[in-house]
Amino acid sequence: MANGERIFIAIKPDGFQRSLVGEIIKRFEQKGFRLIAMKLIQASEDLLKEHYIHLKDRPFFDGLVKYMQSGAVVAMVWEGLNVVKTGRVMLGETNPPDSKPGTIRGDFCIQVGRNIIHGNDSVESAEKEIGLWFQPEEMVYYKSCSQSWIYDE
Ligand code: D4T
Repeated sequence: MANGERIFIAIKPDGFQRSLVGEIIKRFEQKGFRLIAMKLIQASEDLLKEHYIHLKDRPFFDGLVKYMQSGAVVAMVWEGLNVVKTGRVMLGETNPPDSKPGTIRGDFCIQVGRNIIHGNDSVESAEKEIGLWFQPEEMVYYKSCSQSWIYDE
């Protein structure tokens, strides 16, 4: 049974420019997760500084904010049982060389500074980031017709 767990996923400007949006959405869709919010945005400096506040003292912080601001970001919320744990596995490791083939980063990128996608590593950070990037009314709640073919109760 789906537990209503949610993850914030962002396809970064490099993932967008490299035409990986469809491929990434396809992987989450085919896994069985439900897309409940999505928008294409150019994120503001303020939003990105808040999003990456935990990294503010790291030497790559300014470059990271600049890169994330440099183009389109596809911001999404996906829902499903253990979506945070599974989503991280699907993404691969932050550093692409540590990512296994078959993961998104393992298949499509090379350097940590251009690792094409962001996803949460905990339910707490997911809920925080969903609140940062989306208004509650931007969520779309619907009954999935395939639910009983994905979950056994
Ligand atoms: P994201 O937020 O992209 O899912 O990354 P992670 O949650 O997997 O990892 P993170 O917060 O440590 O890094 C955020 C972001 O910073 C970039 N980065 C990271 C970088 O450019 N250079 C670095 O040395 C590191 C560690 C990549 C991801």
